[in-house]
Amino acid sequence: MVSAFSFVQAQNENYVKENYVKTEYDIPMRDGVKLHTVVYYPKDQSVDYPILMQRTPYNAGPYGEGSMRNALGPSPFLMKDGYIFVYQDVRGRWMSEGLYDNMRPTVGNRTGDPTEIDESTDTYDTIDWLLENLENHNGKVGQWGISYPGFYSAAALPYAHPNLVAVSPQAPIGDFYFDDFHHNGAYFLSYWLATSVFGYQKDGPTDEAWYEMVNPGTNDGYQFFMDMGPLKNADAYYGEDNFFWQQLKSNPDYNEFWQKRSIIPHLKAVSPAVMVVGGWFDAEDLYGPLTIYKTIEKNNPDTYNSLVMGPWSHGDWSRERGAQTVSNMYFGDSISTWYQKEVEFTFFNHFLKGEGDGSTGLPEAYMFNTGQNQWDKFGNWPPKESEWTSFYLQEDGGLSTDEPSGNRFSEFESDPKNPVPYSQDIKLNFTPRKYMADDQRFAARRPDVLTFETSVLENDLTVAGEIMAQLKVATSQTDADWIVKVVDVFPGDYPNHEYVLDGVDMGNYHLMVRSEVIRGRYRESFESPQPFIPDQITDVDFQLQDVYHTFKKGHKIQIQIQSTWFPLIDRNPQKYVGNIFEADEEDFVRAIHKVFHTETYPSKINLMVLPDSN
Ligand code: PG9
Repeated sequence: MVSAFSFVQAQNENYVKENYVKTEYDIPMRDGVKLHTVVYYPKDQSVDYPILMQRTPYNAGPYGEGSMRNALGPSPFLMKDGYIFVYQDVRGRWMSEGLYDNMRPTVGNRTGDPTEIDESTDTYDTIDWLLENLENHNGKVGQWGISYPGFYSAAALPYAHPNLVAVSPQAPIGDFYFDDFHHNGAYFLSYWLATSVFGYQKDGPTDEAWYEMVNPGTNDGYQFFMDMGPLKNADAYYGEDNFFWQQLKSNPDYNEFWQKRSIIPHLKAVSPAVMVVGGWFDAEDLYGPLTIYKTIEKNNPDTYNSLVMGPWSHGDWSRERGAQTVSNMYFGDSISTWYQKEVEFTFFNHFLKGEGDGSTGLPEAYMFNTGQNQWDKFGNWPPKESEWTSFYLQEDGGLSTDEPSGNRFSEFESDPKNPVPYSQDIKLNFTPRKYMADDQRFAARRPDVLTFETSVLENDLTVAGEIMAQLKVATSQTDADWIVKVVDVFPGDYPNHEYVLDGVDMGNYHLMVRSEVIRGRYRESFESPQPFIPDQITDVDFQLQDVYHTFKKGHKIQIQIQSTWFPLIDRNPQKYVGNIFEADEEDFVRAIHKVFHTETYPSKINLMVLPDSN
């Protein structure tokens, strides 16, 4: 029985074979290093085509005669419309020469020295060479990519080549200290395999040897990481020669090592048109797309810069999935195909083929409301109409816009030997792509998770924009992580209508709308960690990533607060140590954590609420 997926892939591969020819080149960069580049030309040479390029660490292959990529570009629509598609192994990966550098730093102030290279210069040199050596092109170049290739798209923007006219960074990594491997200083242990995959130059261990090395023979991620104990024991799996693991261990703070790898500070004087794409439930790169879009908007008000955020987990929009689901939540059918055809195809064909009546007709921000299951168009993101509204934690476990009048706190014992699971479905060998819309009832019922919730909403309430947590806390020890979740509590008699998957009972479902962690030692600064003073009331303020979600009438808004989230993130010993990657078993201690909700020490979650939904 041919699966639908393999049928589509076979269809695409046949189309590629019948309509494209492949050539491969080793393109010299300004420092002489050659980057392996695979070019797919339409056989119909009667017109000139734009070039649509992807630069990737994940393999520009297949290489060699006769083997064709089974799909070209970001969608079948563009493949069938006819482009010159280019795939390039970035420096140091696969068939390209040179040394690989994870999120290679962008050279800020160029001196023109040919040895000064970065991803921007490699992209510039590649485009120069392609325009000079390829035929049948119309002189216009686009770039796209999802996740890491999304970073390489964004990294092409500083000092961009003048012929690079349209770039779509999709789920782009913006900064490895806030995307993928860390969130606000907590290390994402669940990136178990990924930490390895970038840990070696291309002459590293074979895939088989590497998989054998990191695969401990169990898929129970919670138990495995509990048994492994402190992070330092991961050396036995990652290996001393895994340079990325060594870099992670040696740079626990947001120091110059991470800062110089962020693309965010370099998004100035951006000339290409940009369409940033992301998923509201993207467990890997959510900071990246939102921050890249906002930074370009702030620094380049006259540049065409747009944002698309859909009900997707990492990369869902790149393939037709039929029913678009994340965890138990169902958001509609063929949302990816709609986006590919109506949005992405329009963007690229406008800027690269001159189609459209002088404009793309697309909005500044095309945003999917995850509570209403509908797309809405905005002229700004966050919307100018949204109003910051503080929801205060109340003494009785309530949550309201009234300032607290009590004089108490809520407390819980946080035990690193019994950490709160991040989901009820924890496997080892995959990045947690679905947890972000999981039901959070299991957590709400644990004694080491605090919950605060509004009364039943009498009207719809739409949150559109950023979220800021401002907590007043104390701990009996000297370090702590703080996790805040924003949860949509469904009514107990919620009907299983079209918005949910068949067979899933959604009554009283606690949908996680947004969640984020901060490693408390970084509350003042991500560069300079500070211990807590035991039992001293302390401010812990941090941003959660944006949302666009309507909490419907009859639902409740719930805030959950906890200090472990395992094994999504590593455990905080809760006794302050210099570097948690080097902590010993005896450093892990239980702690009593307190969250205050008094008139003098109010804790609150600030949401951007659309006024007509109040
Ligand atoms: N941003 C994702 C990732 C980066 C590095 C390691 C593992 C994953 C991605 O490129 O999918």
